[in-house]
Amino acid sequence: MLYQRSSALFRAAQKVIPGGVNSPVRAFKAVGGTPIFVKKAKGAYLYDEDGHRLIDYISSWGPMILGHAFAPVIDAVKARADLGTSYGMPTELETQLAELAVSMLPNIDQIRMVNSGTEACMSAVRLARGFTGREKLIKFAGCYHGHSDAFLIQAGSGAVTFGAPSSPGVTQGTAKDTLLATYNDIESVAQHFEQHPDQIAAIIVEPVAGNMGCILPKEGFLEGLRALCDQYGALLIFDEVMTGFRLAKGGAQERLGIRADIATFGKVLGGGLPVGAFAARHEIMEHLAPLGPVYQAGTLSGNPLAMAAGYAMLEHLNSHPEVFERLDHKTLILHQGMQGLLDQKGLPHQINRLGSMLSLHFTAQPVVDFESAALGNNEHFKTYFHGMLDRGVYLPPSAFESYFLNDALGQDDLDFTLNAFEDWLASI
Ligand code: HOZ
Repeated sequence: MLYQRSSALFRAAQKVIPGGVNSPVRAFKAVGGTPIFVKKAKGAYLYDEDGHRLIDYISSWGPMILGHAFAPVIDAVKARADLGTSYGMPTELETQLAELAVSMLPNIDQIRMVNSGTEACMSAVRLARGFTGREKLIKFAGCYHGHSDAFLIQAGSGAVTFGAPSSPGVTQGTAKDTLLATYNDIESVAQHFEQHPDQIAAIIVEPVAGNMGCILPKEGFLEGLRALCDQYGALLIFDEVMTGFRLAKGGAQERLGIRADIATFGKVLGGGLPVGAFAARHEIMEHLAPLGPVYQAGTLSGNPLAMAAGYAMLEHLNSHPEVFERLDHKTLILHQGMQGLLDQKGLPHQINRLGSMLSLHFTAQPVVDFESAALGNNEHFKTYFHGMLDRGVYLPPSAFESYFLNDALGQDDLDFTLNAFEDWLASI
């Protein structure tokens, strides 16, 4: 396919935006080539500036669960925009969305809206520190919780691609409070608690990891984290920016049946507009300003356009729980189809899937943590990414990301994707 206009737009962007993008993964550094500039999106499709229609498997990294430009969300935003776009004052809509979210989420009494997943995770950790009076945090190699300093220690997602999983600019003082553990290895977590029994405020974890590809928690892993937190008086933070309102109405807490102390959410809650949130029981949330001393604030927090979009989205998910089953089924079809074709071809691979999250790694070994994810053959991944793109399918442009399916995908789109995959496999 030709990408003349995307190339020209990228050249122009690079003059005024570092690397030509406002978020590094978009620069295609992991796969090479020119980033695709999007003109519009509708349903399961992206339409790029060069006139191609692409089947979208990233769904804006999660939030487009119901497909792009979902009519109730668009209508809600349009109607609300006429009433003003930001006030820096409370609105009834914020309470309505909070009530709806709290009713859908297990183990949650209250929720605070922010503007991004980064902000949500950063604030959740501050709250955990304020609540416990402790400073240290456990995170897992390859997990990504946004770009706040404390999380850029062996981070996943774009941080891996750009060779800076531990970013310059993060002070040693900050780094020393972030203790690193291995995903799916409970012993690596227990050791930290043994060494610092009274100092660990929280564990933060993606209950299903989505930033080193998709990695499922092994049986007992999350239960083990829960037990260690209970034993040592630390809080368990589930980063549900990807899993929230996607794996089930109540996110991973509901789907996997594990109780977190604080849960963080992201773009889903704004129907694709910039929203994040963190939520917990009363006793934890009351430490937050203006009730308590842990400070957190923002003019655009609870922004009326974002709240209107989020309400329309959640309302639909809440009243149509069959969406989750349908999404699981579509993802299973994709999984089984790809698996069959890869087996026929004899290409070493692993497909990880839970609900509507999935990833393909070109390695013979099970992918259970960052180390095993990093063993994947990236040359194969690049060829695969571009092979699928040339055939009209847009995949995450890095092996260290998850696919996110959306409910607008039809059987014909899945068939098209599997045909494209078969064609690509035949070409290598
Ligand atoms: N960090 C996001 C994926 N895990 C990508 C954000 C973006 O480029 O939009």
